[in-house]
Amino acid sequence: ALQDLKAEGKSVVGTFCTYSPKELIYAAGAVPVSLCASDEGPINAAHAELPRNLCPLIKASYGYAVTKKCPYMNASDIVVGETTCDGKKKMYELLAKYKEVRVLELPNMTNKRSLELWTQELREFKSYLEQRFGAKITDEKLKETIELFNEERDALNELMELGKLNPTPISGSEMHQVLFASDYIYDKREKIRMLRSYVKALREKDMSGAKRKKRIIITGCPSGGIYEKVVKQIEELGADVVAFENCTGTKNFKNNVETQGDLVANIAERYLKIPCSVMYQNDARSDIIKEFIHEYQAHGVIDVVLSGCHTYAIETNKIKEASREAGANYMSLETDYSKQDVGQIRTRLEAFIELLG
Ligand code: BJ8
Repeated sequence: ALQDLKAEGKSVVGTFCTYSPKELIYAAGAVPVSLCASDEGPINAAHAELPRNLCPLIKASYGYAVTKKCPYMNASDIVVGETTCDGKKKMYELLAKYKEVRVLELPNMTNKRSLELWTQELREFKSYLEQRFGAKITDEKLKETIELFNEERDALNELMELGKLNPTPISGSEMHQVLFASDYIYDKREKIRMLRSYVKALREKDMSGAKRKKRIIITGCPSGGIYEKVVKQIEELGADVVAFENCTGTKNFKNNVETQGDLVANIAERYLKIPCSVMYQNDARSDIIKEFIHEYQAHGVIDVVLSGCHTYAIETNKIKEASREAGANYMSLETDYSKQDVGQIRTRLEAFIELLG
């Protein structure tokens, strides 16, 4: 599908983070694609330049630039990054050898001054996109795009909210697969239509006789690369994953962009609300965890930390506290993209699920 779009003359913009303001890219007539790698295959190729103890997501993503084996990376005309964690920031410097890279200065805080800086950064990014792709991002075009993305976020929220049903008509691994794969459907209207008819069918599914299981929320680092050994194993052990508080899940689609007034400022405001651990005093994440434990009637929270991700590792105590306050058990799980710890993780998951009663 991406090749067809390229053949039609569309430009492709590779992104690495949920903070990438996709509405601006789309309104410039380009297609945003995610380049966050989720498999260990290309990691070795990155080791010549990146330290071994760096987060696997960064190494694998960079490895794909080196090996040129990722069709999405290969198709990208430019790559957009943000100043999030140190590892990503420094990786973008190296990536510039392979791709035109534009790094947006994302502030480290979420206060008024940070919002002003971020808004200004997005105004400059808008001009850069206009120039780079010879496009004019009119207010009308931007509003239309924002409305489309808001609808897409609503549809994704509706999908995740199926997890609030008890018993839930969708398994966590199905939900994860749909959330992950739907990111690669480029016809947004078609994607919204597909998601809505899928959700409707699941809401109408006959669940009488279905067993109620122990319910778990996954939080922490993006889960694309650890889905098999965490999400699937949880289900094999008889529990359900009912929600994803991460960038595969709710961080990607919680909060819409206001469609009245200064549209670029509205986009900046929506994206700065993403509760990522890279932010100083990221209290919003604890609040969401507490809210989710009640709304999804969760018995447990599993906080996934990719090895080498300091910001999520440091937040584990805070999330543990929030989980316990809201009445759920908590476990933090540090892992990477390798298969070496599959057995060890299974043992820990088994013990945790047993603890849920
Ligand atoms: S908004 S979670 S996509 S920064 S796991 S590379 S933080 S060392 S992926 Fe992330 Fe944006 Fe935040 Fe989401 Fe660094 Fe941590 Fe690795 Fe990470």
